Amino acid sequence: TDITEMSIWEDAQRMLEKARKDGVETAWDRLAQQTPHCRFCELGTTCRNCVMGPCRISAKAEPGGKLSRGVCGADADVIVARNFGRFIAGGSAGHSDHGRDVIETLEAVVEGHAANYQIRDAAKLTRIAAELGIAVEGRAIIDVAADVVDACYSDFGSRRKAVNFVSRVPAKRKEVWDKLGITPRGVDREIAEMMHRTHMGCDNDAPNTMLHAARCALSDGWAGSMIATELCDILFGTPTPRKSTVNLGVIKKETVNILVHGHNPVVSEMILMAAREPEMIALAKKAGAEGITVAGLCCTGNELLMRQGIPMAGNHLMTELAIVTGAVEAVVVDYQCIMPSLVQISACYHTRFIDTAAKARFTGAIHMNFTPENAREEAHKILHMAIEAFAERDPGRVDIPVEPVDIMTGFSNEAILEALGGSLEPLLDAVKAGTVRGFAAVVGCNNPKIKQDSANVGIIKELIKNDIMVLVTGCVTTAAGKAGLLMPEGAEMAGPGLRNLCGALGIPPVLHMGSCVDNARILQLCALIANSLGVDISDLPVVASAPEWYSEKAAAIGLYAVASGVYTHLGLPPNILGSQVVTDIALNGLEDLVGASFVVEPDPVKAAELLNQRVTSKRKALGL
Ligand code: BF8
Ligand code: SF4
Repeated sequence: TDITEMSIWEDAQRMLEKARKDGVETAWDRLAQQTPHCRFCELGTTCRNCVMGPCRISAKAEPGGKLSRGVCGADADVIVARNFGRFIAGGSAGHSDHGRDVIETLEAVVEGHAANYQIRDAAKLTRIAAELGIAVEGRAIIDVAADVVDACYSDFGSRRKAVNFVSRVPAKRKEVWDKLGITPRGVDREIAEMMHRTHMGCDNDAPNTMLHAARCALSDGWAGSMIATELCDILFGTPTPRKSTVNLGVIKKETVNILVHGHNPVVSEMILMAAREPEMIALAKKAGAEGITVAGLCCTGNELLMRQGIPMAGNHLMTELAIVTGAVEAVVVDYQCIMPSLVQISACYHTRFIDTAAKARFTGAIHMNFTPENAREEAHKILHMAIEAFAERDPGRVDIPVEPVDIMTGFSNEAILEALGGSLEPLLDAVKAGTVRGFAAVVGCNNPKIKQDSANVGIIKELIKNDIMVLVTGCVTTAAGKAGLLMPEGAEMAGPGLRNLCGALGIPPVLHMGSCVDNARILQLCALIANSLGVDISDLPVVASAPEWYSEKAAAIGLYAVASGVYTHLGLPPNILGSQVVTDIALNGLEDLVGASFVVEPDPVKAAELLNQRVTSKRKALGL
């Protein structure tokens, strides 16, 4: 493939050329080898859930005809729904198990054996505790934290009532969920139930499986992810607006470069803390470097960008290419979205590839078993390794292709409220006046099937032109940043209303709200707005889009957004098209059930237009 068709970015294109020269294989190369994909799998009509199979349903099969049912008798609808259900369960498990790891870290702090972590935002802890119905008056903060830990743990497991943060959900939305029986209970319960339902001979009614998929996703959005976000703010500080930089240019020729990759800031925060210690910097200088750069990849990068302002090296499809610069001493990973190919690519250079989680090990990696107890020690060891690697760097193989671009980050809901003077009113007034016509959350990944970031950036530009304020998380953040959309000056690309508002507030037209678990911030913001207007989330001029998504987690996010009432665009479909019933539920049926649905559209301009129309119709229905 022509390199200019693979990514819209100069840094990516330059590194793709270098990768070819250096003999490094990338995701794009492997995609070409895998294409065409298995048609049955693409349509979702393969089943491997038991060993009477594996079975596959022919797309051409007549009902009741040859290859229309698996050995057990399951038809295409049942098989597609089951596969989709497990896909959603996988995504919900990823976010939520990450959330559980954060609870464990707070618990270790409470119990006094994680001296290197602390409660950095005690005010938020108190606020959350009060929200959870925990007594706070006159109590020691550590005792309050202990109760918050217990309350959060109780959101996992076999509970029969709703997860805690359903308290945030607008009353009308709760009614919708109760009526359908999809109010989320325990996170683990919903995930386990999905595994149970999709065992041979259980839930053999596609619409029923789809409803549980929604419930499972809701337990992620309103519990697993929400807990991850809120507790990370308590442990590491609630983000406030700050400046940083983005693209491969943040990797510096002169410094020891450490990339943190994965999702859980419990690891990356420690790496950063160690890298900022004077003794470490002195050590790096002794090795001939000017200092130490810790830069982010993917979501753990977003976490540190939001709270600490570290520079962002890149998103999903930049992870391999970052190493190809030849200037990365160490890649430190925790879990999720880490291509196993990074081990081989690291080995082509002097790069140390270090995994840190017992549950996410990579063959060929250096393994460090990070725990809340030993985190600082392990971080120091990693710093030593990186500094040592600096001596092995081959300057002849270093190519850092571009200069970094400036970005603004740190727009937590708390920060947004503060910027508005403590109340949502000014923002709601702007919406009522039509200055801001609505909001769009543009989130998710890269996928080598789509020219990297072409859709992510394309959709955002169209939306802001139409005075729709955009909120970004996850890998879309880097895309927006590189395009200059995360700076107040980016408002020049916006329509007149949004441009004026951004000018008045000194904010960008696209607000960075964090990592993928931080989509929970957007859920909460939607709930706050809906509650203050006394309407349902589905009544708001709010839409969502995952233009270049690839993961189970992104599908879970999409589904909890829809089930929460947000019309959601996907740039490519999940593997469900082999079932008319399932496809029809996703694109239409959900609208009647939960007041929102998915829409699939590969073309960014057309997609933005569909989202824009939705905003218009919601405004009209509200009398705006
Ligand atoms: O959780 S946006 S590629 S890094 S899945 Fe992964 Fe997608 Fe990036 Fe973060 Ni989210
Ligand atoms: Fe085949 Fe049914 Fe077994 Fe699936 S569960 S592999 S469709 S027999």
